[in-house]
Order: sequence, then C-alpha cells, then structure tokens
Amino acid sequence: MSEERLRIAIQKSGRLSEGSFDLLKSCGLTISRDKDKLYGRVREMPIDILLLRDDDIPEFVADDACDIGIVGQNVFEEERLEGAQDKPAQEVMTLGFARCQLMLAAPKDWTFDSPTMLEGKRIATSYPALTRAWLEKEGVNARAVTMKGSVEVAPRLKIADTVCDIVSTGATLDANGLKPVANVFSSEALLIRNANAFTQGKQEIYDALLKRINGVLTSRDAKYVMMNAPRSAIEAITEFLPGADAPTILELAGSPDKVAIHAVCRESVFWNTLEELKKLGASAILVLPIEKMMA
Ligand code: PRT
Ligand code: ZN
Repeated sequence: MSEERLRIAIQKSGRLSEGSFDLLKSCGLTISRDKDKLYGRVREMPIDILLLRDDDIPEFVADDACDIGIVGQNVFEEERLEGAQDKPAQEVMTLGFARCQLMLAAPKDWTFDSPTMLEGKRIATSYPALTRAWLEKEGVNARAVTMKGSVEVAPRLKIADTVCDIVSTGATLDANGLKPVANVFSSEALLIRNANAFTQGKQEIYDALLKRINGVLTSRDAKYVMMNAPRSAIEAITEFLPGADAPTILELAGSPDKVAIHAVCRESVFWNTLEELKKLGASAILVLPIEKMMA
C-alpha cells in the first residue's frame, strides 16, 4: 500500500533539537530513530522526520525534499535575504522556543551612543545579509566580514572592530570583553512549509498536525484558575485574570455573598497575580495545569 507521508525537517542536534522533539512529543507523536541515522518515523501519524543541520533546513523545504521544517528565524531570514532559493519556503508560525537575539556588540571600553559610530568599521558576523540590512536601515556605511564560527574573538584578533552575533544569556560576549549595543534581529523557532500546494493526502496530515501544534502552543502557558470570592468582586477579578475568556461563576452553598470563579487563563499566572487576586478578596485560589486544549 503506498501511503502518503508528510516529511518534516528538524535539526539533528543543537539548540533547536530539544524544543522541536518536545513539540512533536506534545503533539502525541513518538519518533523511532536510530541514534546515528538522519531519519525518523512517526508511529501515530503518516509522518517522516529528516534530521539535518539547521542551515540546510530552509533549502530542503524550499526544494520539496521536505514538506515542512523547524528552523530559527535568524537562519530563515538570512537565507531569504541572500535570495538563495527561487521559490523560498513560507513562514507558517513562530513556536516560542530557541529565543535569541542577533546583537551588535562592541568592546566594553567603547562608549556607544549611536549606530553612526560604526561608520567605516568592520563587523565580523555569520549573518552578513541581516547585518547589512540593518546597517542600511540605520544609514551607516560599514563592512560586514563573514565568519562561520568563533565570531566573538574577531576584535581581539584585530580581524574586525565589532561583531554581530547571536546572544542568549550574554555570557559569551562578556567572556570575550564585548558588550551588546544594538538589537539587529530577534529570533525564535519558526515553522516553515514548502510554497507549493500539497496533495490532498498531505494537506490532510498537515492540517491535523497544525491543529495539534496550535493546541500545544495555546495550552503551554494556559492554566485553569479556581477561587472563591465575594460576589461584589467578580468584575474586578475578571478584569485582572491574565488572558481569560468569560469566567464561570458558581453559587457557593450556604454563602449567598460569595461565589466560586473558574477561568482559563491563556497567559502565565505568576505569584504576584495570586497576591493581587487575594487583595481583591479572593480566597482558596487554585491554579491547575491544562494538558490539552482544542478550540
Ligand atoms: O550543527 P548545526 O549547524 O545544526 O547547528 P548550529 O551550531 O549552527 O546551531 P545551534 O544549534 O547553535 O543553534 C541553532 C539555532 O538556535 C540558532 O540558529 C538560533 O536560532 C538558536 N539559538 C538560540 C542560538 C542560541 N540561542 C545561542 N546562544 N544559536 C546560537 N547561540 C550561540 C551564539 O552563536 C554564541 O556563540 O551561543 C553563543 C551565545 O550564547 P550566550 O548564552 O553566551 O549569549
Ligand atoms: Zn548551523
């Protein structure tokens, strides 16, 4: 039986891998793969996984070798600006992990007050297209020098005056005597797809997977919040609940002045949220995780 299968490209190992595997797992997919192989097979749905270097993912998806893929926005946008493909892959949605920033960084002893300070300077980067686009937007005439790795050592080696590199905690810059001075591009993991229409079979698998991904993303920060509160405080509490739809209000037996309020909060519920709710008169506040959610 020839069954159509959707092919997904994800990073084999690196900073996108764990988040990509976790997302697929949260969608109820188990991937059987040999450790060294470049290929995985999903048991629950007709889906194959190709494990690649992140830089190859946009091209594999653009070329139809894979149908969809997960890649950093930084890599996707760099390749798009370079115009590497005739018909580039399309962005579907951001996925909320592998967040980082492409930052312009300068030696710590620089007093950096404006991008015009970069006029005539050499900037070492693995992202020359993104860097040039930013320089153009800022109206600065500087040179982007392409380096594939160890960009942060370039100023010390006098290869460049400054760098434009990916920053997450900032520890690497700090250890190399550099400080971030301007955000060139903010990035997170991105779902991309081939630009051509899928066959009906593939489209059905894609739609089913996308529904699950959406469900996972919306329930990730969501919490079910329950509390008791004075009837008079319903409005104030409802307004305060982060990202909540209309809450459910329930009678409390034997307490005509009090109600139970139940709500789904779609944004993070922090300790200070609970403290504020308490100030508004809420008591017996419970915050429960939501495992799955589908609109
Ligand atoms: O082998 P392959 O080519 O697949 O992987 P890779 O080594 O090219 O990429 P990888 O795994 O390092 O990163 C994949 C993607 O993760 C990147 O394209 C970004 O979208 C995202 N990401 C998130 C990061 C970081 N955080 C990050 N911190 N990519 C790189 N870094 C590096 C950065 O280059 C610098 O060397 O980490 C260092 C800075 O980290 P801090 O914490 O010291 O600031
Ligand atoms: Zn890479």
